[in-house]
Amino acid sequence: NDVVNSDSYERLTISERDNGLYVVSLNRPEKRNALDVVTIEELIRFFSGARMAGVRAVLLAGEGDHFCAGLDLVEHWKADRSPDDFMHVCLRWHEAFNKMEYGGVPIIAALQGAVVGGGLELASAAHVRVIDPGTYFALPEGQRGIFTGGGATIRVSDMIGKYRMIDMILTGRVYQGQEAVDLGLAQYITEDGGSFAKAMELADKVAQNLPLTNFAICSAVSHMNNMSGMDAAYAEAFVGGIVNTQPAARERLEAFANKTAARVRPNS
Ligand code: 1HE
Repeated sequence: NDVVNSDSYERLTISERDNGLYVVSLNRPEKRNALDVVTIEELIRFFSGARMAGVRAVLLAGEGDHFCAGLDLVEHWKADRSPDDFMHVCLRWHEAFNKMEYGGVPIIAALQGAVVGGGLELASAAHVRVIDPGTYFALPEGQRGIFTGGGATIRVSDMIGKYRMIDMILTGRVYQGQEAVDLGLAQYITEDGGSFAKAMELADKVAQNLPLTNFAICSAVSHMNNMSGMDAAYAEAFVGGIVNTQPAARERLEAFANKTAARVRPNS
């Protein structure tokens, strides 16, 4: 399938592991993986077609020392865009990141170095974020004389709360390390710079879930968060009705009933 053919991309490197697990890497480390028009279009293409191409989980990464420096400021400066041109740029970013968040394919992001501006917007469209002690988050837009346009007002506010997001963009505040995890910018921190390995371990685990279950987790939760409580409860019952009776789940339920399935235990 062409969607997963790395040669058909310029800014993404795509490689398959076992189990339908794919590594998707931003491959322009010399520009700190800044997001230009081509990268955004390629993210849309990949994440629009991933599920139908048999992708069960994605490890999202950035090559080099930094995950992503956000909007390609040089391209933006050179293009000297009109307001409606940039509005359409933003709409393409939203298309890409909404495909990620709502597409039903689990995305685990391995984050190192700078995760800033649009890089944080990209990371926040993943479902799980893993960082190193040196990973840092910021929204430098305020200092650059611009504003966000790739969903930070929505997803970063969601992760850390409206006023922390406002502080980040207003003052350029940087969060890193355990504090970033405590605030909700990431769910995992590794001790030794092993974010890629940890993300791989998680993605591998996630790829073993049933695809329909992952679809519900990585699509329905986000949709339901946009609904009223009553509508969300109704939608949850509907999705639960389909997912919780899927034939593929019977084997796993039977294994539990027969006491051959693993039990949930505390961490050792
Ligand atoms: C870039 C970009 C970029 C690096 N666009 N080219 N984002 C920012 O404001 C972050 C801007 N970047 C930085 O602060 C730093 O580059 C980093 C902290 C990420 C990395 O620092 P460092 O010292 O490793 O690299 P560098 O020397 O600054 O950059 C290396 C090269 O990458 C250099 O290009 P070169 O041709 O001179 O070698 C830089 O120009 C290039 N580069 N970052 C373009 N962002 C939809 S709205 C979204 C709003 C935003 O995302 S605003 C952007 C916020």
